[in-house]
Amino acid sequence: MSTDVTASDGPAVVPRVGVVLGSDSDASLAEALAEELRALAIPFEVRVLSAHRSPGLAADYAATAAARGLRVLVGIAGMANHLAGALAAHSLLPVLGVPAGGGLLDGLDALLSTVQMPPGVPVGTLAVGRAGARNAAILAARILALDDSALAARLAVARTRMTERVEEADRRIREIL
Ligand code: RP5
Repeated sequence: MSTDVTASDGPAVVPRVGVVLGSDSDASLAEALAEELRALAIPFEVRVLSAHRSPGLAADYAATAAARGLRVLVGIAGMANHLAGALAAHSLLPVLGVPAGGGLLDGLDALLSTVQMPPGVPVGTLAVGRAGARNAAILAARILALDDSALAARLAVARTRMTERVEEADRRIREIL
């Protein structure tokens, strides 16, 4: 799977976030992440490249990512999740890792194998599952916003809207109970 959401609508847009799945069975997490990136108008691409099943392709992808204009990589995988670590081993870009749930340990296996990187090769590890996928998008946006003031403004609007939704929920619950 390869997706560049904005390229089809006009002139070629360089993806800034590279999302890599260990399997197409992780696609629902990529969709959650993509929803956040689209809301923030961040161009991205999604690939399926396994650290175990296609290690050479995953390594090549990471090694060439910066030269192709990518600024942040996200590895999403379940079970023994070495994907984000493998991307980090082959790139100097910031790498975020999202452990997928499911399986015997329901994501605890993926969480530990994502987060427990040896010193020198960091992976910014998010929560297991959809919450982690959404936060990976927002954290990637915050990294990109360091030198993109328009994106920083969009993030500020999103934060205000989130707060307003909580305030509205607070009003409603106090009316009901
Ligand atoms: C991991 O193993 C994948 O990221 C996926 O979460 C899990 C199972 O993969 P499939 O057998 O569904 O392809 O490598």
